[in-house]
Amino acid sequence: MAKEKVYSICGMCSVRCPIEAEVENGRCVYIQGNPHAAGIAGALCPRGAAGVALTEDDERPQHPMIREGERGEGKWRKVSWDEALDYVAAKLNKVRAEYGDRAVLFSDRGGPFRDFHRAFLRAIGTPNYNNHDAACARNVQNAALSVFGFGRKGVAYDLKNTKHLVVQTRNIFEAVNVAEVNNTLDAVANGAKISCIDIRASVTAAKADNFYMIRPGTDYAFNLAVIHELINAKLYDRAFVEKHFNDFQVLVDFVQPYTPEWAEEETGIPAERLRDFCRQLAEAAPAVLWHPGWMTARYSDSFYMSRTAYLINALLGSIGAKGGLPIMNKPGDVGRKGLNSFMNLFPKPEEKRVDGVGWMDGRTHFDAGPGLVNLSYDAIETGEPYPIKAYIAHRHDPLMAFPDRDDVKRKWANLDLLVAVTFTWSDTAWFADVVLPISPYLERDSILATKNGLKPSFIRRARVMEPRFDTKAIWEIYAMLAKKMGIEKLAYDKVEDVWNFQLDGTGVSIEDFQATGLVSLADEALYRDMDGFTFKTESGKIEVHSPRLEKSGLPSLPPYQSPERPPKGRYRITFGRCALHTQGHTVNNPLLFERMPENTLWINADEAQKLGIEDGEYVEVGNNGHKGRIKAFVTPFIHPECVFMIHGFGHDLPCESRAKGKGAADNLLMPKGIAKYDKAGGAVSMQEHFIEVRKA
Ligand SMILES: Nc1nc2c(c(=O)[nH]1)N[C@H]1C(S)=C(S)[C@@H](COP(=O)(O)OP(=O)(O)OC[C@H]3O[C@@H](n4cnc5c(=O)[nH]c(N)nc54)[C@H](O)[C@@H]3O)O[C@H]1N2
Ligand SMILES: Nc1nc2c(c(=O)[nH]1)N[C@H]1C(S)=C(S)[C@@H](COP(=O)(O)OP(=O)(O)OC[C@H]3O[C@@H](n4cnc5c(=O)[nH]c(N)nc54)[C@H](O)[C@@H]3O)O[C@H]1N2
Ligand code: SF4
Ligand SMILES: [Mo]
Repeated sequence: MAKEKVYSICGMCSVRCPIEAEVENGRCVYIQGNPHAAGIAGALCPRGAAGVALTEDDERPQHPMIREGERGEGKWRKVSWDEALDYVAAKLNKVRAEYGDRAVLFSDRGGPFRDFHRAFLRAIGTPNYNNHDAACARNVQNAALSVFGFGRKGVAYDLKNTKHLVVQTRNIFEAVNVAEVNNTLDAVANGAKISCIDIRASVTAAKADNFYMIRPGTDYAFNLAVIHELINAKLYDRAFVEKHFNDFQVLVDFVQPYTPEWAEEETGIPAERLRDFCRQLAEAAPAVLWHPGWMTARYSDSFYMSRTAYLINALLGSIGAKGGLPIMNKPGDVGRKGLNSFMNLFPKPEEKRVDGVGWMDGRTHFDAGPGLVNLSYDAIETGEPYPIKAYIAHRHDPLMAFPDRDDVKRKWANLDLLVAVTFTWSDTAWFADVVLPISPYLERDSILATKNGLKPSFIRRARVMEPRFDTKAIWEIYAMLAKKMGIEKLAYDKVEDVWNFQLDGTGVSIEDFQATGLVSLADEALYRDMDGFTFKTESGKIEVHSPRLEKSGLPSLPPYQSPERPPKGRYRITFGRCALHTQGHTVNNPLLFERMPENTLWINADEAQKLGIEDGEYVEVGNNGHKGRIKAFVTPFIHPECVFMIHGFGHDLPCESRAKGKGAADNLLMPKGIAKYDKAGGAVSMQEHFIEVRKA
């Protein structure tokens, strides 16, 4: 049989790059990036290339399961989809009857494919939809809201046209988004500079023109000094500031004490280097892109690092600018109708959110849409402000994504129902009452999605091959559940009907995806005219003083507080990503495991010498009773106050023969860490922990 090409979307991480898959005899034999997609040009990252291994792996849930023994004991009964969904529907209905619709909690991985299952939640009447973001980018999201009135995706990152990219807590060449990597490389080929602010020499740092190895947790100090220098040396864009700032003088006054010399003491970065850096930025402005950060669930002031990063971009005039952070376009902005939403078929629940987001004192400034699931877990534990009795963790592994697994399990003890909807085993799936297995992305269709951007488009994930096991597509699972619960509006049988509903009136048809897998909604990239532009804040301008924050009793810019130095014999825990794995769920992937079976502990060479630790030997890491065994990577290129490890290792599930027992889990070394969160940004502060390192 001839090879057939199918355009679809990668699902190996949440970036979701467009792909072209080759199918032969019903099996996917090759995957590459979709050559028609801007910025992709046929490229994929290693995880995307290992997608076939996920599908071919037998060590994933192959059919629905209901728990037999205690939670986490690993005794399962194989059941049919009918039985599994009858069980879930009955339990959900019982919880709703006894405690109200609002007693159902849901969390997912965020992203563009949520509309159908969010509609399901509306249909059952719970306001408690959440995404995973309290363990990822919530601080950035809420920082954007406080400065612009719109969220972090209200601006695009125009990497391709930038003249100076600043990455702070952002490893753009290893924490991969393929289009971003390609666009950055294009910019570099055109002469752009990269400046990297990191606690260690990542691959990005190694490729940067300027590398600033910063003392962990002092980025806010660095940014305050940059603002001081930009203002005092008159390096900022006066015309932009005059037009778009509501209260520039507040910023001028606030930063006066924070000189480059002051920052040098805190950050370890020489004042002269900081001054020179500011001059370089001013030369490239407004085509400067100071990345506000992505995984910033790190410190109790990470929110203010992102907030000041946005303000620096604004000072340089790069908000709205080509090569900076231009305003994001949705279909409507380019004169097109967006996809129809299933959510709009149902009224927004009137009940208040259980996490208090949007209404409780001190929580009104948070983005209410996806809430803060970490705070909902408190409600499961205490029953306040009202009880939560059922929890669906959908494409979300909170037991690995949040600190201290045992603490989170304890918080969940009052649940009458815990459902995991997943395609791999995970700590959460193993602990659940019911496992509903999703078909891996090559085996499933998804609802259509919109990709906003300078040139917005509609994208489609199409099934590349038939499921090998008794697994289902996500829309299918919720459509079947809807049918069982009498929700007729979502009781679909065919994906084409789902797509046709979404496309109705948009001028786009299913056939339009055939040629390239995507439908672009504009011919040219649209850069909005900033002259008459109104921001979504109360003043319509960029706000230094944020009424939104102050209403919650929070400072718009708090005086800088120096982070604690590590106690003797301990190191601050830091973590991040590597190019070969996604979070915790690819370690057991046969191909990726072969390439990288375990993580290592980066430790500063002088510190290692003090501890008698040699490069490559196993060491013990520990905190508060938890221990891990991990190989040391001894290097001068990490700050001496911290150690670093790649997140997602240290699995202990018996069903993962490869990953089990390999490397150490950073999340277990953060005792009761879920309680430490950024009151302004909402994200958990995972690097506010100090761990012991010993020779094993
Ligand atoms: N200690 C510590 N904690 C962290 C981090 C850290 O570095 N250190 N990183 C944080 C970050 S940035 C994030 S985003 C979260 C991530 O943590 P989560 O939000 O939990 O996300 P994932 O681990 O990507 O996926 C969770 C589960 O969803 C399942 N899944 C189902 N369908 C799909 C699909 O189509 N695609 C993918 N990719 N998965 C699917 C996977 O099998 C996996 O078990 O963890 C955060 N927690
Ligand atoms: N290959 C791969 N790519 C991914 C993912 C993946 O799992 N694998 N996950 C995706 C997801 S969900 C996310 S959120 C993004 C995350 O993208 P990033 O946020 O860029 O990724 P990280 O590796 O978590 O962190 C970036 C850098 O922050 C540094 N860092 C740690 N502490 C500090 C500090 O105090 N100050 C400064 N200045 N730097 C510090 C780390 O050393 C690391 O190099 O990546 C996405 N892309
Ligand atoms: S970055 Fe890699 S793993 Fe993530 S969607 Fe793109 S190709 Fe797939
Ligand atoms: Mo993330």
